[in-house]
Amino acid sequence: MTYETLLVEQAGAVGLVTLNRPDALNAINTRLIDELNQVLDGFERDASIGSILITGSRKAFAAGADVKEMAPLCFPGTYLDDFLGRWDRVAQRRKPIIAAVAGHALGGGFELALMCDFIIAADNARFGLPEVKLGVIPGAGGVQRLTRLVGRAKAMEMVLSGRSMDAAEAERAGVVARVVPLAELLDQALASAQAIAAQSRTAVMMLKECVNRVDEGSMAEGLRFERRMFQAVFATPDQKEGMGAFVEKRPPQFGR
Ligand code: CO8
Repeated sequence: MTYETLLVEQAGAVGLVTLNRPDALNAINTRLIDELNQVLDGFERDASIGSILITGSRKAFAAGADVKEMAPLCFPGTYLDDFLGRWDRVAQRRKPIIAAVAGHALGGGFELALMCDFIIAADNARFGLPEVKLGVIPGAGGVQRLTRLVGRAKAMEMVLSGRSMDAAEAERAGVVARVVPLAELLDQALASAQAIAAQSRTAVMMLKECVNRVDEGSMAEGLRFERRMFQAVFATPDQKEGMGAFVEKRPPQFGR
């Protein structure tokens, strides 16, 4: 299957998606988000895929939603079509998704990266929500997610000024899991995705649910949910295998 805006391949148990609109610095148009959702649907169904990696080019992960596509839009058309409504499906996925970000991750591009479970950044990465400079605001959850990550003061300063942060600041602020040299980005992100895909699928998906629960509810409810998941994991063969392998001093063989 070929796509107009994406390159899609499988590297072992990792589904790899490369955003591919080089002439527009990977600006995200309707076609791209529809194709991405289609690919992620397939990865979710495919038992041979254990984790997903989304990346862009060395120059841009994505420089925003496609301004040229959005410029003529008007309300109530955006409302009636639920413009951006389909974006959030990226955040609803159950398998883990890593964003490997080099270059610009701006506006909707940053929002897409923030929908992933974590970001590994190249040292040339830049993150920002510059929508205010276009007379608009972010609309795909970026303000909510950024504020939860970096706190009110830094989020407020960034969205009101539209300034971006470099990779080092993003790491200090907790936006990215780690920063690696640009030349090593894909190898390191793939190694991370492969390591995750080699773990127990059940444990990985339960952990993703538990971490996401932090943002969704109260502490008490989150603690209860995490304990229930922990108890449930003892119903899986992976628990027997993982703990048994430790006791027997051998590597575990998790089921697929
Ligand atoms: N949309 C459409 N085209 C873009 C975009 C974009 N966001 N960004 C870059 N391009 C295009 C340029 O128009 C240019 O095309 P052309 O050669 O045909 O003129 C090409 O990509 C290369 O760009 P530049 O020549 O500008 O490259 P530079 O290296 O000089 O500059 C920058 C790079 C600084 C990243 C610059 O391109 C820029 O400022 N881009 C716009 C960044 C921006 O404002 N992003 C936010 C967009 S608004 C948004 O994302 C709203 C989100 C709302 C909710 C999200 C869900 C959709």
